[in-house]
Amino acid sequence: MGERRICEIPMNRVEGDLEIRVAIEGGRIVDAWSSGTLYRGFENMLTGRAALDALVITPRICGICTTTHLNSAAKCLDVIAGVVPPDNAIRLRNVAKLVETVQSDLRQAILMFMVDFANPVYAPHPLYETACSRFAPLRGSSAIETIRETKRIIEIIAIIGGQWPHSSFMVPGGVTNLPRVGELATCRVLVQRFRQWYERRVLGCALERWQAVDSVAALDVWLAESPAHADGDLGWLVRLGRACGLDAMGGGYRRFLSYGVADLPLETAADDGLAGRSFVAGVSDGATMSPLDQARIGESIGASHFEGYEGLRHPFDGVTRPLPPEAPGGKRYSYAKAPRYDGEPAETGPLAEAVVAGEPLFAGWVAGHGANALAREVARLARPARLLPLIDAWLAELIERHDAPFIVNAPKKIDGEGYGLVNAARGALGHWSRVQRGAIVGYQIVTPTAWNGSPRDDKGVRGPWEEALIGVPIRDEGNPVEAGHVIRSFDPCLVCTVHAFDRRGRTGGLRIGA
Ligand code: NFE
Ligand code: MG
Repeated sequence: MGERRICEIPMNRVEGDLEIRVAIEGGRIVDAWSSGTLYRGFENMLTGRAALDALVITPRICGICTTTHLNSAAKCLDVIAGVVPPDNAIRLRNVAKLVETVQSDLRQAILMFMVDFANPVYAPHPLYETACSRFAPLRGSSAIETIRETKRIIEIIAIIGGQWPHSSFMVPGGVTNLPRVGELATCRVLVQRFRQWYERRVLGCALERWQAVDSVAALDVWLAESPAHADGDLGWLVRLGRACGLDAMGGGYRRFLSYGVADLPLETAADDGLAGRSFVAGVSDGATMSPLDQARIGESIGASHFEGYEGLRHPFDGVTRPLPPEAPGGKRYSYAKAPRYDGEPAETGPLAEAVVAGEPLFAGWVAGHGANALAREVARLARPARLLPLIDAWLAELIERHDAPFIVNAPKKIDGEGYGLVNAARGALGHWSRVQRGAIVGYQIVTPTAWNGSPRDDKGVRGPWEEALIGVPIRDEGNPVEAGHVIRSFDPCLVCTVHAFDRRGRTGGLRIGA
């Protein structure tokens, strides 16, 4: 064992401001601290405002998962108003949310994750030259196509919601507008074109062939079956990931959280290929799935720059009282809170979604040795194969049932409490809202990145990223690419979790309060 050293890992190419500190001993990470360095404060901006203002304000939490925040906020208001949106509203909400997810999955995998394989540390590797020609930022062939295609598919949200990002077309009781049949047909064409590109460039085969890959052994068969499979971006991810040891790196806790892929309309022929299991919210240890009980969620602030309570608080009782940041090395080290389920940390994201749904490839992959960085990223790059047919099925149903309602009247005056849970691209997102005499008196937002990037809780238990980093080899402290693979396999978005600027637009030296 060498001497223990503390090292800051620079994390660029993540959304927002993230600092990772690690302790390294004998060339491996032995401890880690994940720190969201900026205060977000949206909970406090919402307090005192009219209940429906959440539909306009919360989508602005983030520029890339904006539609999922709208979906969560609208679901809170459905509950508070005591209304059930009609099927066409559920379909439209689902289509928009899943299109945004598909965009994020492709952009993160190709533009943020694969780039690390073009790190000079891999220069001696025979696959390195191709990694550079495909994935180099703004130049690589896959990078250029991904930017173009993900920009096109997001037009669907502009058609449905008038704009992207930051649309507010979901309202209590449904949606504000049903696009015309011709517009919905255009959306189907956009899905079809995207699917053709995804099959050609990413899978190297039809969606149906990929869906038949139901184990790690079947993944090997698929890879060897055709040069097109090995040469698609997914094939490259598997080959490069294995060559760099990512399938044995970044395990973390074997505890997976999913709020379900989407809400199921009462009448639908949309088929997830998993007997509907992907629509169920739950927690899994990789072997057994328990349906979700949101009452078991609580947040600790023991290591966060907040005050107001000890132990865990359910989000309905949550408070957001920021403290000035402590000096590095202090007990409190993040503006993220520490969400826990049944008092324990849980990871969330595409892999967790697949494991909770019992998708055979991924459930099998984590059953033996738990999660790893490669399984997380393969789950992300492969997720559109499951989502694109759902999106298309709901668009087809919207055309078929165009005369059916898309909104029910919600009462003008609403009071009470409600929660809205959805799977965003990065995992489980929840809003909890309390309304009195039409005004928000409490609002708490627990983002996927708060779950994954959680600091320690007040029992000192590490968050999922912190745990996943333990044991990761660092060959060169000046170029800790291995830690980057592991953190990026979770697709961090600190913007969703913490952010604020001072009056001059600086992010450092922030003063909280007067
Ligand atoms: Ni800013 Fe977000 C997603 C949410 S992640 S991207 O997905 O909610 O914390
Ligand atoms: Mg929060």
